[in-house]
Amino acid sequence: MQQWWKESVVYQIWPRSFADGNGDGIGDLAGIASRLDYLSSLGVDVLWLSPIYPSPQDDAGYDISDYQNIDPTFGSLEQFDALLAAVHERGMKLIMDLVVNHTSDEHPWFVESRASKDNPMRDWYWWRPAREGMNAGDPGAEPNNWGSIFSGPAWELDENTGEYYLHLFSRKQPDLNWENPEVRQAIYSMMRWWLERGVDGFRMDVINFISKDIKLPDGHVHDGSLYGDAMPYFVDGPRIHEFLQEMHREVLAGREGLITVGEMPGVTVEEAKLYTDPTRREVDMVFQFEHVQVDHGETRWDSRPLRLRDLKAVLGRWQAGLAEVGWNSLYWNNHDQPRVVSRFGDDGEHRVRSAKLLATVLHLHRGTPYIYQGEELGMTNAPFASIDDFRDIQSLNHYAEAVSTGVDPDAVLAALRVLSRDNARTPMQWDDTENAGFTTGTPWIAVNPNYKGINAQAEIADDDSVFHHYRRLIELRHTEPAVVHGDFRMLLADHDQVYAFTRGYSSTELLVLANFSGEPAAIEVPEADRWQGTELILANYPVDAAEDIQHLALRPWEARVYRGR
Ligand code: TEU
Ligand code: CA
Repeated sequence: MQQWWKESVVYQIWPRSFADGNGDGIGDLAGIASRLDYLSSLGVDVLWLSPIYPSPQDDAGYDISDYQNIDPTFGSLEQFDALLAAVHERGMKLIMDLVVNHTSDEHPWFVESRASKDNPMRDWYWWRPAREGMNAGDPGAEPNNWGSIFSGPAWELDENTGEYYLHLFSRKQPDLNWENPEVRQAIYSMMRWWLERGVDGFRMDVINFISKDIKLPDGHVHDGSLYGDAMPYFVDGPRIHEFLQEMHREVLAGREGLITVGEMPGVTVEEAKLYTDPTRREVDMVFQFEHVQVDHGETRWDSRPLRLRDLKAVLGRWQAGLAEVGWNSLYWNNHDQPRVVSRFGDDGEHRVRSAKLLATVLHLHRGTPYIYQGEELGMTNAPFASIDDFRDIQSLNHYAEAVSTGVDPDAVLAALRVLSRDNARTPMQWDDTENAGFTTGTPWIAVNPNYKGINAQAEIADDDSVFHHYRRLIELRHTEPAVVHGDFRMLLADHDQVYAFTRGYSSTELLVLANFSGEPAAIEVPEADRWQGTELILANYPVDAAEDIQHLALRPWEARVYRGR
């Protein structure tokens, strides 16, 4: 079985904020095309494009109104074909974002579905009458108590027919009913259409949400929550494996060279094994969330300081769980997460070192690494001053709901500054000219003012930059089989400051040591005599080769990779 994607690094482009080709302030395909040489100099293998389809942009394109076209804001199908060819010419691949848990409410399928109760497409979505004994529109008359992931109830009343439709995300993102075989066939045929156009696979948005418990029962209301917890009724639901196997048969089987990744909030290690066991023919890898929740408190909006031991425990458990069967994605960032150097590193004095450390630790794990645009520059969270600076629907809805229930607006803002998805969505910082070289117009969201110092042009020119460190890590994955195939052994699991592990493959062994703090960290290197005098293949400080590594004092945010046999 061909598993080229184990040796690959994926780069995620969030088109709206990557590069603007026509000066309207919004990134587009022309902009991406103009930056392909940059991506190929970084050395990445696969580009993943967040949605570029026609969309009302209620959720920045994750609300799709036409699956088989390009939104004019981003370009045209002709431009897309040219871009795909240019990606392939450079030896890279390109995968599309597949968003099929829901459509836009402006998608023709939903327009039909809502037209009348007896419309042939009525059953393509989840329609339900008001709760037994209540009148549609009364407070609490929703069919069940589920809350939307973007605040408010998960049900919207459609006045036209007096029934409610389910939307796990915004009210402009009605959930598709995968129980209906016509829905599934329509999706498979759309997927084949993209593959026949030449795309190399799919990143599948919340794909483990598509099979719901058809009884749609009320969820448990946790303390302090306004709605019931619906996760148990749609995460890894009853028919999910059947649906993914069917999709594989109908769309993917018999085609060579593809990559599929299932974005799966709430997935467990045990389920992930089933999703990614190659003999089961579902998806190539999962994209799980546990390690980006270790600093969450009761809710996703309440953040607490990282405890390194928790992070090691989570990532270590995933490494062990998928050691024999299955495959994971490795990521710190995407378009939904705050910037990792601000989150788990130090975006002040130690920005460059901590960004390199985070990259080193992640890329030396077993799995396929993902780089989110700007991460390779060590881009940071943004200094949002007021709620008017935010654009993301999840952040804006949360602000409105929290403030309306009496929470202090400044406290809500403080939480948004730390965890809002808009931190990831400020424009890519290309150079030190106006608007960071992202656009000649007015950017749709403000550029981070730190672009004068943090930008691609400056980092390309500096051999010691975060950019070149990422480039070296990608090269290492391409040349060192232990990075791809090596087994993973966690060391010093209880250490509060140091993340340490080995990767062993055939006669090679790699040792990774990383001090996740701004203080020196003293460690006893396990089996130090085996490592003394071995080759230091990557570091973020100069190291004296004669240093005694048995009793090591790692400097602030120091990371080292040794290669022994
Ligand atoms: O995200 C899945 C998801 O559950 C997110 O809501 C994520 O958990 C959250 O943003 C973190 O608080 C995917 C997409 O990546 C996201 O951009 C979309 O908004 C969402 O699905 C709906 O399509
Ligand atoms: Ca544009």
